[in-house]
Amino acid sequence: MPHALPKLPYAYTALEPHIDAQTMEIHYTKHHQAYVNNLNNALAGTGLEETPVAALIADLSKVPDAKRTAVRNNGGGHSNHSFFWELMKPGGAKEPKGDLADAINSAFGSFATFKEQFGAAAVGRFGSGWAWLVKAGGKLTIASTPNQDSPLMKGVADVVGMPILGLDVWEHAYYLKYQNRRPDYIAAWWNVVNWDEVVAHFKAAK
Ligand code: MN3
Repeated sequence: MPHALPKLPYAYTALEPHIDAQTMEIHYTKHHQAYVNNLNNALAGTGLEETPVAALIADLSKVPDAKRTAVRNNGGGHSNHSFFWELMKPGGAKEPKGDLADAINSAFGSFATFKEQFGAAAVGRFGSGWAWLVKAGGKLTIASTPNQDSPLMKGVADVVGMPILGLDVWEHAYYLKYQNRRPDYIAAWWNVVNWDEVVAHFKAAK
């Protein structure tokens, strides 16, 4: 079965005023759809059409040379955005709980310090890319990737592991509402993070 756009778990207006409806609609129906279409086009005839996207991008050496860059960019884009939509929710828990809260405190000192360091990685990513909280080698690490690279990509990402939280800092994610003010977008985004989903990723990465 070719890759397909996953269902968005809320309405385009649901994350207002932090993420505006027009940005959500364009981001999902145009940008994410384009990654899906381009991925399916790149995979056609390779025998890799049925490979789940996480496995596909984890080992890009299995992708034919001529298709590798397209799969890295568009498979990464599909995987990253599918992950990202589920990380947001209107009115979700404001902070992590339980083992994840303990692990964040242990790795970064406090939740507030974690947010500062994650925000700095997101602001500091030059051009387009993502900031991540990654479980790698049994510990939590903040990382960032350029373009649509993912911590799942072995041999590509600086920090390879299971993403727990990710933030899209491409201008298409915020420009309509925030223009050049990426720090304002990041500050607003914390209001819509779905910490229950982040906790689920943390547990699954054990
Ligand atoms: Mn995006």
